[in-house]
Amino acid sequence: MKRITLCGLFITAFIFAVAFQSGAQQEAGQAFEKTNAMIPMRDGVKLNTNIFIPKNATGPLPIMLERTPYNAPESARGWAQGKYSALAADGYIFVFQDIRGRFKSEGQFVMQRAPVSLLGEKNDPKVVDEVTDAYDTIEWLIKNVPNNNGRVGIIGISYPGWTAAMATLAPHPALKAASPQASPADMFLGDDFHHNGAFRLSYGFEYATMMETNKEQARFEFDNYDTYEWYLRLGALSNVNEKYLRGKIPTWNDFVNHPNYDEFWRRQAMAGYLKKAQVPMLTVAGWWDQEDFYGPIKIYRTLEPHDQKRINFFVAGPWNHGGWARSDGSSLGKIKFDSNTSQHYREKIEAPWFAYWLKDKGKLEIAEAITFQTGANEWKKYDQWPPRNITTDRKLYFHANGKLSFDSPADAGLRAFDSYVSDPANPVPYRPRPVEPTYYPRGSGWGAWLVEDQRFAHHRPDVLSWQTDPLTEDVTITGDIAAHLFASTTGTDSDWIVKLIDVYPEDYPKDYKMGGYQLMVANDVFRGRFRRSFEKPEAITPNKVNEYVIDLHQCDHRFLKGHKIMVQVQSTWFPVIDRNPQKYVENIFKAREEDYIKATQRVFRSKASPSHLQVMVAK
Ligand code: PG9
Repeated sequence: MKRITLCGLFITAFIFAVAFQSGAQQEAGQAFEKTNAMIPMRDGVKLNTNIFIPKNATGPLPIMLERTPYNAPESARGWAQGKYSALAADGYIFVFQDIRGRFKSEGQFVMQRAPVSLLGEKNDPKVVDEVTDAYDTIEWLIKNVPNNNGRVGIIGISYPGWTAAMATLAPHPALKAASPQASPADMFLGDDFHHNGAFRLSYGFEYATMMETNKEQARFEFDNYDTYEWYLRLGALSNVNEKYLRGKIPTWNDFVNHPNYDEFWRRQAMAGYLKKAQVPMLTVAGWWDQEDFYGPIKIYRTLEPHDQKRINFFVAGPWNHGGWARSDGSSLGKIKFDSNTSQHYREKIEAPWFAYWLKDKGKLEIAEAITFQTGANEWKKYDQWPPRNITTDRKLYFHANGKLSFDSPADAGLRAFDSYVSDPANPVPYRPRPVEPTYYPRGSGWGAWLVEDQRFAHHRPDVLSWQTDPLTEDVTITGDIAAHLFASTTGTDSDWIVKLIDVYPEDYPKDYKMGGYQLMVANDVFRGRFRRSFEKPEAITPNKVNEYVIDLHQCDHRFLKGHKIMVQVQSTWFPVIDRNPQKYVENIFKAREEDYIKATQRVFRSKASPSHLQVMVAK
């Protein structure tokens, strides 16, 4: 544990502060009267709460609550000029609270604490979770904060987005609107810690140590700048506890003890508790969210069939994790969006939406789903999401010689496949090296890795690619994307990573340095052992062709005329995903060095085994 040192500032708060520092901040800070309260919860634990009341308020105001594990801000510097500037201009009492066990709050922190109060033990004052803590906080706030109008909104990004969503599961009657933004919904199937059962090694390790070394933020001290090398040297995952954590990080131990989708993961996954929206919901996602993209889609989609009252809203824009709050949103990495998309979201979507529910201000002129269509770089409004009424389901098939097309394959031959050797000793980096630590204070490529030019991987012998001819007209993919991969391996377990890519023309006059750029617009990994069940993994029969259906989630992207559509397939994505040993072992966290073996992979493109991407194409 010596290797972990204190990191004084919570990373996100730090980024907000840096991004929005200006002289005007002083004024923003002075516009609020700050008070602090230790608010008692039903079990007697007190939660540290900072309350900011606008000094110029002329009448009662609604309360905007954020519940965070990342240190409730002590001043309005940062958020009042930054992520909440449009809301602050409208007038709210802002309340920030440290959740249980974090920073100045009492009690015990539990990572993604399961909502036990919903499991039938409601009236026991000792049964506490983020649902009850939100309820008790709101009860206290409306009774004790002067000049509030009796209405509360809850908001937050990522972990605080998850606490916002949790508050809606058994909401206090004063909770009138909630915006869970980039909230995880299931840590085994699609968010921070695993994707389709494949373990997110670098994120899982670095986040767990950051959160559970002490009550504040800690940072693991790597002795390599390039963590690709560090994780490779680490070897088998059993070395993590043996050499570094020594069983002291509860979340790491949970990873080790729950390698499958068991009761532990199901009990904490919020998706299982979502039914009908009980308060108006504005769920927000970033197309290139490197942490929680599955969650927002899952939340919106699970609530939608029960939404007779039409209070379930969805927004997706061209952002990384929380990007709509941290920048003007005019670009991400090298990709430009031709307008300030974050500012648009904050001023034209978020602020009017809350003002309608909490202040009776204006009419609700916001569409059910608003997305920023990348490629076209235009905002779109839809009355359903995904918009089935304006799209057709189509299949993009893999063909010989690296071709991709909407025509189905005619080849009936047994040799209609492409092949590569996947070697766990030489895994494909998920982004160009050096891979700096995830939350590296001196700057990290983590935040923009999903928009990196995929040419760094394109010509590796263990990455396969298929691409269309240059498009003769625009092709817009809007909505769900699923890969159907017909594949075999000589191993007994295997990962399959599929990436949907927009290839820019070689001659790109709009920005000549972007010629030939390979921009990933959808992707994910699937761990082969889970092809039949996430609960009960099974070995793969060597050399048998299996169909893997891989959810690549969604996009709203226009592939412009002259661009090409590309698909890449590979079996390692390191170190964001741990290496699959490629030999079936019961628990990969306990695999031994010798279990990691090379495997020959085949991806089929024949009439009988037609690998393809299922996409929704705008009519
Ligand atoms: N992605 C972070 C997280 C959320 C919830 C659980 C674990 C990690 C975050 O940015 O808050």
